[in-house]
Amino acid sequence: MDETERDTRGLSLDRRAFLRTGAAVGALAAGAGAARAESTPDPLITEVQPWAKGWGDGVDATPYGLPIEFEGDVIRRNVPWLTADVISSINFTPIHALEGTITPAGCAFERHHSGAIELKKEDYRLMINGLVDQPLVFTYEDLERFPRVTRTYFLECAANSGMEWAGAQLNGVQFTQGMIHNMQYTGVPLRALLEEAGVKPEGKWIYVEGADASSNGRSIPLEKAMDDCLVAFKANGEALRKEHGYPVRLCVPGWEGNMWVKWLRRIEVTDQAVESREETSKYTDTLADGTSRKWTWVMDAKSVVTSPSPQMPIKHGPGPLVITGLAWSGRGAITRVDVSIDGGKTWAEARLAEPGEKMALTRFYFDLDWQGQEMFVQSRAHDDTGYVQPTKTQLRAVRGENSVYHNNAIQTWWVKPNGEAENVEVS
Ligand SMILES: Nc1nc2c(c(=O)[nH]1)N[C@H]1C(S)=C(S)[C@@H](COP(=O)(O)O)O[C@H]1N2
Ligand SMILES: [Mo]
Repeated sequence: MDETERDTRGLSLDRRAFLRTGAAVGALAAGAGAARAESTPDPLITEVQPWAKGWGDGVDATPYGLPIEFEGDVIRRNVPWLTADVISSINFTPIHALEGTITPAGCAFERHHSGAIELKKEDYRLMINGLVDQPLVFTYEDLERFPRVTRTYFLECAANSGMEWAGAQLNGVQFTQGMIHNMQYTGVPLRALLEEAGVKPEGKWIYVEGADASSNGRSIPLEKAMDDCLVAFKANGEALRKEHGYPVRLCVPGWEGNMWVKWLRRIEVTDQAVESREETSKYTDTLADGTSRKWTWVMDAKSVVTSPSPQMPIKHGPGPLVITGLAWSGRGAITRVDVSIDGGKTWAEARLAEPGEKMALTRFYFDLDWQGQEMFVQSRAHDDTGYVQPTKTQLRAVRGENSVYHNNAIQTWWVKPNGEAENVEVS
């Protein structure tokens, strides 16, 4: 075998040597596995298995596929005690078990105030009224005739990590950071529709409503509406799912999730924010001195290690370990992520899977030769505005502990020598 040849496991020789080293300190890696195969034959290698003896499913078995049953635990989950019922509630994306950056729609978290409604494309209407030259009503087909764009954005609920303000509480990254999804949206720039109606000079805000009973009315400054908001009708290449606002939702890149109105039905151009009719004030943060932080729409840079984490314990022993996670910023692109395994005393730069994209999730990797010691694993995001993700202590010094929203602090996982991980805080 020459140096470039690969063995049956597809590992390069260099890598195999690396894994053997791991085996020497106790891991059942390739080296140890090979030794075992020599003494006790592995039936998975030596015997013809049942799946190789008959036919598989025909192509008509599953016209629209779901994940294989063995992946059945990679699902959205809710926390029953968080809300009184499942209608006005939240579930969480299983970010611990996902890879890459795109969230599959079927397990992307949902949050609604009066349930996910069923609205047909034929019954869909979008009205633009208020301070415009010409009030307009668009059908779904009308929207399809405007020049469209495709962009990837994250949506994070302002309440993501909200339960963690006072202390480490929920034991799983799905629950502590999982009120987020990241999809590739296709739609019409909101600007094009507003220009079609003609915004009057007095128009400074838009008030946006959904077709559901809650309507989720929100005011958005006209500047943002004209900048990068999207009236989206596709996500990840297919129609929006019912729970994400089928047939049309608003995307407000980088801004808190509650402004991304689903089942979008009306946009009123106004001269000021419509506070009396909306819940703008709901998403404020109460500071230690009792004052409020208001209109904090942009989601600050944040990151988290998704594996290892409480739901993703290390199942192999010491040796090669892939630490991975997600980073994002509502202000721009992620430029760098640091990882610490000693609770923030020392940091090393992680590898970005792809260069950070503006207002979209970025995947990072940190490849470690783990000695089997306990670790306090953290990640820290940097964005292209120069902003660095704060520690919990730094964030509390500014915001106190009465807040619910906008917790973008550094997360710590205590990884024990047996590979299990726990949500903890380090001072
Ligand atoms: N019409 C409507 N839009 C809505 C909501 C709603 O209840 N009704 N919830 C908002 C909130 S608080 C969030 S965080 C996001 C959640 O989007 P998702 O369900 O796609 O995750 O939708 C927002 N848009
Ligand atoms: Mo939200």
